[in-house]
Order: sequence, then C-alpha cells, then structure tokens
Amino acid sequence: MLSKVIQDALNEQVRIEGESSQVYLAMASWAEIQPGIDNVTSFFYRHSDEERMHMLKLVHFINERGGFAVIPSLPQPQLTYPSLKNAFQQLLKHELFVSESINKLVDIALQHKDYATHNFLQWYVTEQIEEEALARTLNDKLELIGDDKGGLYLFDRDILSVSVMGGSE
Ligand code: OFO
Repeated sequence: MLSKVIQDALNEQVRIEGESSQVYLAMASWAEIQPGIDNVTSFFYRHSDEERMHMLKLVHFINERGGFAVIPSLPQPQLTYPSLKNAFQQLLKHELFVSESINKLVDIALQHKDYATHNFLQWYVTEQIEEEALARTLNDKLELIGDDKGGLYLFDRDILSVSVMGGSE
C-alpha cells in the first residue's frame, strides 16, 4: 500500500510526464508546418507518445498499489519556436528538469523505505540517462550544422534511425 507522501510524489510525476507529452506534441505540430523536416516532426510525435507511455506506467503503478492516480489538468505549452536549434535546446532543458524530478522521487522513496517504489523508479532513472544522452547528441549535431542547409537535410534524414527510448515495456 502506498503512503500518502509517496502517492502524492508519484502523482506529481504523472503530471510532469503528461506535461512532457504535451510539450513535445506542441513541438511536433510546430515542426510539421516547417518545410523539409518531416522526420524531425515524426521524432517529436514519437517522443510525445513515449512520454504519455511514461505517464501511463506511473498511473498503473499507483492504482495497482492501492493508491489513486490523479489525471492532471495541464498548462498550454509553448506553441512556436524561433528555430529548430532552439526547440532541441528546450528539449534538453526539459529532460534535465525531468531527471532532477525523478532523482528527487528516488530520494523520497528511500527516505520512506518504500523499496517497491524505489525499484519501480529504476526504470525511469535508466530512461533519463538515455534521453539526456540522446538530447545532448542531437544538440551537438545542430551546433555543428549551424546554418548549413545541407547539414540540416542530413540531420532530418539521420533522425529517422534514432529511436526514442522507452518504447517498450
Ligand atoms: Fe519521461 O522521459 Fe523524457 O521526459
């Protein structure tokens, strides 16, 4: 059975994963109306779906352990971006924020000796390492590309082979 403290902390993470899904969905919609970045668009849509899956995984865990997962209302995310580079910078910033939040959650689980929750959260810890690494790689590539249109073409082509982590389970 989940304690109230743990339940509240997990529900806060439900909100954050839901918010992540909305943020990336907004990036996808913005990217879709930019010329020539179809694969980047699919990447953002996939990323949004993955975040929804992260949220659902938490929802099921909370409910299965005798708690109640609260589906939150969410603020409207940023709708447009000054550049693709800026969108990816924000993606990295957002992932760093999510990692921090997962780490806090792990701390709370340990403090309250909730080892089942601690164990469950390890999946998210691993996931965040992968997502941060991916976001850093994509930012580094865009930094190198600068304003080179050919480089951007290749970036869009190559992102097709990038899998957004956490798709299974
Ligand atoms: Fe939920 O992994 Fe990104 O934020």
